[in-house]
Amino acid sequence: EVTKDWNGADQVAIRSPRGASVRVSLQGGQVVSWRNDRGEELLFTSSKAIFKPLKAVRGGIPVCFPQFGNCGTLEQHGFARNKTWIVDDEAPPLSNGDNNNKASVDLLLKPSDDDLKCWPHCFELRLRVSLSMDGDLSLISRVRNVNGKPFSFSFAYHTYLSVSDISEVRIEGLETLDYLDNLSQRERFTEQGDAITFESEVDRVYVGSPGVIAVLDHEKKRTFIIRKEGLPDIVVWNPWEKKSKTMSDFGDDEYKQMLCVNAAAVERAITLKPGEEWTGKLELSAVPSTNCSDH
Ligand code: TA6
Repeated sequence: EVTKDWNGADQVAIRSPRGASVRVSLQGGQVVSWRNDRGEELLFTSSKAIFKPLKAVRGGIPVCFPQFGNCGTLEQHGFARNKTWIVDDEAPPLSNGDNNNKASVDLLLKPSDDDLKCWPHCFELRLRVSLSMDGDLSLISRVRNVNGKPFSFSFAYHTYLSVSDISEVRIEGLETLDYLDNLSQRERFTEQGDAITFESEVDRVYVGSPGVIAVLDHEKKRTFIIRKEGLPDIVVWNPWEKKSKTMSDFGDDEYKQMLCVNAAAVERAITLKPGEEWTGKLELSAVPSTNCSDH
């Protein structure tokens, strides 16, 4: 059902028969809540989030398009997350029937005249947010070059996972990968560790990552499974204490309860010729962790 959010923008809620739910705001096309069938909130939103028009809320899943990060001419993470989207009732069907018995909503962002001034490309960005019977959340973005000259973009689903204690969280699936370290001018390193654990600020782009990543929250005995297609990179970010204190819309200690694991296309920009379309899929599951031995 459609409700109004903090500044009057529409928020669409999707529910699964077993009680799971997702809420997505037309402000930024941003998923702002994902709850399991026990009503537990699985995404982090800062208690100091600033709810004002055309500013992404600190949490949920902001859509970073057409630029990830601040290496470009646009504002940090591009303009899509700061724009008002519309519900798209005439969304063309997904090619491979990717909508089997899922509750979903289709959103659309097209450039305004202002947008075309700062990014002169005729694009359509369609986002389908779906909830499966099992409560899995999927986001499918399709970027189409309507009829302009070729353009390139980078993209990320900036996913704020809610965790119980960051020092008890580890990521599996990124071992041995190269990463670009945002904390040292995107210098390239190779991940040596087995699972990735957290003791300080981390801001890395793991490149060429596999299709499945696991984020294990030991205390909550919960594992997030991240599946992706068309998004070769994974951005891992936790601001830790010092950086947290510099963010006005983020509590000083909130770094302990969140971890960003963003399915992304960052290292290599995506280029579309006129008429071409790109699809980026993210599927999130939250499953009880098998009682892995405490080692
Ligand atoms: O996801 C990593 C990152 O690029 C960090 O460098 C940090 O800036 C974060 O995104 C949040 O960016 P934002 O513009 O939402 O404050």
